[in-house]
Amino acid sequence: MKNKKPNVIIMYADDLGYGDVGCYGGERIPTPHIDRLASGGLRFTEGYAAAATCTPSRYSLLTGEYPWRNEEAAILAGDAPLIMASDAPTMPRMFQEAGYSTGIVGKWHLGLGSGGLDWNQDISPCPLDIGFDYSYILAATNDRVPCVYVDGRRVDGLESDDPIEVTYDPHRPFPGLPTGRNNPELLRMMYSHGHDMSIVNGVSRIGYMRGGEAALWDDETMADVFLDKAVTFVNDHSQEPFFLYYAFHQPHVPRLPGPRFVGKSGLGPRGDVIMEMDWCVGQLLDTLEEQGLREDTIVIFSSDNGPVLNDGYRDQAVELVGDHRPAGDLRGGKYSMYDGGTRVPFILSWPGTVDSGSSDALVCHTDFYASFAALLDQPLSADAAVDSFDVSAALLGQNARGRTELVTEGTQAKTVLRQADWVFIPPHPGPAVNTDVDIELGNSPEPQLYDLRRDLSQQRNLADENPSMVESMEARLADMRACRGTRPGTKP
Ligand code: NG6
Ligand code: CA
Repeated sequence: MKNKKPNVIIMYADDLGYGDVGCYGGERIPTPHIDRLASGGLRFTEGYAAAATCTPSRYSLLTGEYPWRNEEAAILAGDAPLIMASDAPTMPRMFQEAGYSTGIVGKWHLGLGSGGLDWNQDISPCPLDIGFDYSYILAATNDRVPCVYVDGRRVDGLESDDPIEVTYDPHRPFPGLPTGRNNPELLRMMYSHGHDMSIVNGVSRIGYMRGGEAALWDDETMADVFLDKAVTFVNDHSQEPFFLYYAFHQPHVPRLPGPRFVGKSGLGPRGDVIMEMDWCVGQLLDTLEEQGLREDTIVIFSSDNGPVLNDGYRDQAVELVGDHRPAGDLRGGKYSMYDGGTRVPFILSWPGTVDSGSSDALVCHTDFYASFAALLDQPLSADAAVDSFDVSAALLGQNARGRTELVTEGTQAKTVLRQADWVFIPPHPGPAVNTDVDIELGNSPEPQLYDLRRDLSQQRNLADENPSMVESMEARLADMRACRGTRPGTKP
């Protein structure tokens, strides 16, 4: 490592698939800036999110703990309490202790407050309480209320005479308030499943809200708003080491790009918002160049989970996809226990220090915490980052030795064990396919065992031929679930 501590930026897409971007073989959606990052950096072909949905992946990214250890780490409502204790060890806190300024811009989705949150007061606890010095976020997802930005502890732009009220109680929507279900004539984008509650900007969402008119976000400028905050954070901290978690809202639904990107991809709004996000990546890279910080900054780009086309709105993602394959050769997608759920674009770039190329080291977002702690010589207590492995040498391209073992999860914390090239999916109840989103979930009454080296697309279940491997992987998974942590040095 150089004498100066490197800045670290994690750019984190929302629902971007392994095959969506050019540098992972996608040919239909131009992603020149992500591709530029990859061509000057290290592109991981076996990089994973911890889970096939957002909240558990992000929980694991920030805590270095497998999400299934926390039963609250499941897709959260927009008014859910924060699912981390305020004194929990977190990666941003580790960066703070190492002398970094830390910031989050974009999607949060790990809960706020401690229950019954009043959005009109100071919001506590919030990202500022778990290790971020700066926070400008959307609370949950862009399809969930409240549709407002939270700046530090306050809803941005809220006027005191127009308070916000939020409820997720299906039996108690605000009387008389228009909803997608009752007032489809008010919608400019029709829902397909769910998303039929409060209407904001002509789009019905999940959950009910009223009030806070002046604070409501505008979906079409959301990319610009977050980019501006991210750029400002970098400019403000150019003289000291910083950690920035830049969490995009794209290409999660509802997909509403700014006017410059409408119609640009030919694949409908989903392709357009991916192009918009790619442009944001480029803008932030340009900011680093302008500040002369590019060689002092580790830039990571990845996604919180695999892709989905129809995630609840009729936005033509399915009709216009053509031969584009968002998950590439992988089976499944968002929500799935198959690799399409969790194997994601995963790029690390540090010009001048990390050689460009590709790596097949097995790495996971969960590992950033222990890896950066090692890089910065920060001690980890036994209760910190309990499932996070120091794979810093692999992340920096010094070797290709990542993990030998990884647990990922599909929706509902259904765990899957990968060991070397083999992946074991235990029998799980539930439908084989989520027909709303048209994605294979991986549920089966039979155990499944795949050899990813020979069968990337998980087509040949080898469980029957390898009963002893099934047995040992099943036992190992049970052991791990019974342990407090799997990182070397954590207590069994
Ligand atoms: C699901 C939503 C989906 C999306 C997802 C969370 C319905 C029917 N589906 O429950 O649209 O919001 O939650 O996505 O409501 S994630 O990327 O934040 O995990
Ligand atoms: Ca997501």
